[in-house]
Amino acid sequence: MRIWPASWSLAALLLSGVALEAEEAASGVFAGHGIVIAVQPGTGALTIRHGDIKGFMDAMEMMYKVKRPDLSAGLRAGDEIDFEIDAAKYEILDVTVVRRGR
Ligand SMILES: [Cu+2]
Repeated sequence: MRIWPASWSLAALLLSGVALEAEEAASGVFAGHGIVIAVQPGTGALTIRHGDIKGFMDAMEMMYKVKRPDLSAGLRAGDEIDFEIDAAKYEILDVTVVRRGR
């Protein structure tokens, strides 16, 4: 009977460690870098070909919503940008143009 409580606390410890790691991977603000592929009219959602975003996701091309449509006003396909993203919401919080596309 003494073995069970000990096993349970070990299991609980392992589980909480796993849960904590998963939560860390899915929340927080991360910095990304990429090329604008498209700007969605109206919402301003950005399709970006981005490099690795360490701790959040691998390099890929995908669409992200933006916190405010004005964040992507003036952006065009081909522009190279730095951006900040809220990982939990998959939402871009800030955009800086590094180089204009042509
Ligand atoms: Cu992505």
